[in-house]
Amino acid sequence: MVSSMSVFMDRPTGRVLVTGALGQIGTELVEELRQKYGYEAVIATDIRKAEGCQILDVMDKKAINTLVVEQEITEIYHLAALLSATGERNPELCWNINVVGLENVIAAAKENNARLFSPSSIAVFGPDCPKIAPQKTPLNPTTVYGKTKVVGEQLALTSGIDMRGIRYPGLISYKAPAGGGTTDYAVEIFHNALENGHYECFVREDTKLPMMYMDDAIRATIELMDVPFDKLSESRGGYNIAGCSFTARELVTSIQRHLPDFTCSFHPDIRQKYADSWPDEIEDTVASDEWGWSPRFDLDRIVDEMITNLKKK
Ligand code: NAD
Ligand code: AKB
Repeated sequence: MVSSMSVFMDRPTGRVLVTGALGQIGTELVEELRQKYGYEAVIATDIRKAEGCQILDVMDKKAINTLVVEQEITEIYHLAALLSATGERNPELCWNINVVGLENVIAAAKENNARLFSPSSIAVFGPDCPKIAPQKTPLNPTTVYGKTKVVGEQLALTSGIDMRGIRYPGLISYKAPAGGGTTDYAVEIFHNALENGHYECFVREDTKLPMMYMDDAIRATIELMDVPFDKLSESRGGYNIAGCSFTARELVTSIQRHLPDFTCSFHPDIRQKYADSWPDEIEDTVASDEWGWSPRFDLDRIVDEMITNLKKK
């Protein structure tokens, strides 16, 4: 029997579970984890069906528990959630999936002494946060989505298990579509630029938000999960990590380096309100000091990678 203290000291050695594995992050994280641990050691699950991924609804507490215990899961990446735009349209569902779903996963992690990664978001910050968000600041989000992420961070410190998280910025990737978030414009714009030469952006051109290329986000996630528990402080529920920050106009200008005829018009919708409630930039010295976080992709490099890879697709 593993003692409760050793849960926090030892590197887990069993199988790895990923929930919400078919989403924007899961698609790439599962690939990376299977490279690291071997195909069979990583169990990808989602509420949707796909090859190499089994069905698991995070609202089904019993099913999660059975899977975690029977498959001897010792590391969980819990990615199943609703994002901000979908969440604000369905606040009750957002609360249930993001908070009750997380509680179900925590219960299963506790049962098998598993280490748990549960993502937070820049959505934990509210309008009272400084434009450059510090690690420690009052968290007063205006969105239900943001509130669910604050609860997630608190649970990391109170649940009695080894649980960690990152306040991901808006993530930019080409392998899977962005799913129902406010920062989706920074992904959609590339597809529209290449397919139509034009994009109608749903935020103002001066909207500046923290963003990150998916490679950086996946590396950060795996690096954080590899750190011994005793090296992490109370920030472990949600570390600030910065990638790069840019306005929607700056993104257009960078894309025009590759596609000079590309045009973009700006028609803000309800998502502008969520974007306006989030900070412009992220201050990430705590993550750098505690586990060596450092980003590799700036705006132009992200754009170069996105255009090159989408053209190959
Ligand atoms: P996504 O929407 O692309 O994927 C979520 C996945 O969860 C989907 O495949 C969906 O089918 C699945 N899902 C939904 N309900 C489920 C349920 N009841 N049971 C099991 N699976 C279910 O989201 P993502 O972008 O991959 O985000 C993953 C996590 O990272 C979320 O917690 C999100 O809040 C966080 N995050 C993402 C970003 C980003 O820019 N992508 C930024 C900050 C935080
Ligand atoms: C969203 O826009 O909802 C996500 C996030 C920043 O959490 N990309």
